[in-house]
Amino acid sequence: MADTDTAAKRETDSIGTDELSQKAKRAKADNENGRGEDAKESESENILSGFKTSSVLSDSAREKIIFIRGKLADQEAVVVLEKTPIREDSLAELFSGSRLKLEMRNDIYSTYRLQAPPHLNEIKTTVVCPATEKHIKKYQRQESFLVEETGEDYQSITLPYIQKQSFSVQWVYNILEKKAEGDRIVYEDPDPEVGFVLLPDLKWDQKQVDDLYLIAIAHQRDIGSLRDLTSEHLPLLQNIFQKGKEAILQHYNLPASKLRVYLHYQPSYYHLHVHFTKLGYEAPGCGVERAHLLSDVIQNLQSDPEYYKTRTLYFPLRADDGLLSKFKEAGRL
Ligand code: M7G
Repeated sequence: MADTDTAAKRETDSIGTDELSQKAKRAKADNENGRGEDAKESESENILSGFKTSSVLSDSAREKIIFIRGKLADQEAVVVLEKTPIREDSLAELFSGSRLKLEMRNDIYSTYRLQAPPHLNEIKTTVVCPATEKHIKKYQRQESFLVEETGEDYQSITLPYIQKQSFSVQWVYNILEKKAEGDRIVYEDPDPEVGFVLLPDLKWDQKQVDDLYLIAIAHQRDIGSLRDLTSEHLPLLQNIFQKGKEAILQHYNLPASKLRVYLHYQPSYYHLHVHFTKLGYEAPGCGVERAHLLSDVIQNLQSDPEYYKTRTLYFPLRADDGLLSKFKEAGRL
């Protein structure tokens, strides 16, 4: 779930916006010429015209995001609608090309409703279809509880549960095998041991670097989470850290000192991946109860090769998460 303060805490750093704005301009030109990727998008059929809303799973007026459960051609679906930040490079067009309706005027104060041109008023839309019960739970607003997991708890409670219950990682394999999102890859090291693919996260629309969010997905397929990491994975982790930072500097002109690089524990998807987000952007799940800085992970493994096998780890679980019930049944909560 998105953090509540996200929008308020977005920094107004414009590093890298030039390149992004160039990209946006190119996309716009392609659109106008009726070709290119965005043109393809604009021609795509509106699959949501038949979407039937069942319920609002959660929403946030501050973050301007809503998670909706519904049916799409008789299949369960989750649709996420999110208003995107206003881009600095669109201001001139926003001011000159919009209609303005006065709401009230008082002394030196006045408020208006500004009707922007449609292409400056887009809503980022994510569709999960068919959505499983687990997806619906993931997006439903719920109370969370902090769980304390020892190395033994992991073996006896968590591991058996995640082996049966976790989300499919088919989308990850599609990326690694270039069956999906191939045109979005920012950087790849193809080495089977230490290699990875770096690409924009599903949550990032790439329109501005203020909310930059990329993920690095390891080519190795047998590392599920932090718990599987030992010192033998240090070359892989160091490679992701180093080359990921370099690629982001090159592509987005954002230095390492502006990045928050971390792993989630628990993740939603048990295939090693690293989150790269812009410092100052409160990405969902970047809080201390879930995010582990990659630099700390590397140092911990350097001082103790078995650190993540033996340490007690803490993480939040939602009220109706099956794993929480398992911890309760084992008397660990
Ligand atoms: P996580 O820590 O396993 O789970 O991170 P979380 O979603 O609870 O944070 C997985 C990351 O992969 C998240 O940041 C997702 O937004 C992102 N992600 C998920 N899917 C299904 C996709 C996808 O299909 N493509 C891309 N590019 N990113 C995805």
